[in-house]
Amino acid sequence: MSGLFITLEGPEGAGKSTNRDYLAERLREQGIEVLLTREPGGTPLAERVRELLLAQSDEPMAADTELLLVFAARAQHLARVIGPALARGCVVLCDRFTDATYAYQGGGRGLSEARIALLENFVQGELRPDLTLVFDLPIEVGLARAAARGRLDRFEQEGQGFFEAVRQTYLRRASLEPQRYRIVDAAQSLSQVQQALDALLPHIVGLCRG
Ligand code: Z5A
Repeated sequence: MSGLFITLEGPEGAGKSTNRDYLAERLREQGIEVLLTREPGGTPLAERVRELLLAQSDEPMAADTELLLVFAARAQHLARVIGPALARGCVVLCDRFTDATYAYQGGGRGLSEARIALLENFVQGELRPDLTLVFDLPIEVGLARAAARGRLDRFEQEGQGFFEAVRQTYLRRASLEPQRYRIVDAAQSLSQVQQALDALLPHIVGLCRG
């Protein structure tokens, strides 16, 4: 695979989608071919799995079911979209990927990292993101942004402890592998966040050009 795989991560309302679009524009200005996608989802079938994951239901979803659905969607996404895009040399900007599984199903739901790693290896082989931007902010700030958009999905109804564990898992993973991660202070105003991305741009363009 010859493209570049960049993922955007962080707790709810951190501004991943907004900044993914911003970054894509900056990269396209440099003549770089960019594919935007997201998880869970990214193909019609994987988007249907996303609906299952986010919908409220009278039947509580077991944590293992959630984990397997996340990876089922990911297998489809990799086979149909991410893999082919990387093979033709695209820069793939993906809103959430497997770091979210470690953060939500691991940190949030308490599933073991070893179990997640097993599925990661099974579904992804050796594929890992080349660069992961973690948009970090105090969870109450992100939840207030998410709540301002209206109805909350199944994850957004979790309590403070769940989201704190999600945030801490991201920060811990970033500290263990600093060459792959960049942490962006997402509590700042949008223009300040975008200035921070502009400052990272030479590094990202350098990676894109290999
Ligand atoms: N999930 C999982 O459990 N396991 C997995 O492996 C994966 C996912 C891949 C759906 O993801 C859920 O799937 C997610 C985890 C779970 N949990 N939930 N819910 P999602 O990425 O679609 O959902 P999300 O995190 O809730 O996305 P989001 O709330 O849309 O957040 P965002 O993309 O980071 O933010 P945004 O849409 O760009 O911005 C949110 C609002 O804030 C919007 O009105 C912006 O205009 C505003 N905003 C953005 N930045 C700023 C700044 N700097 N200042 C002020 N306002 C801002």
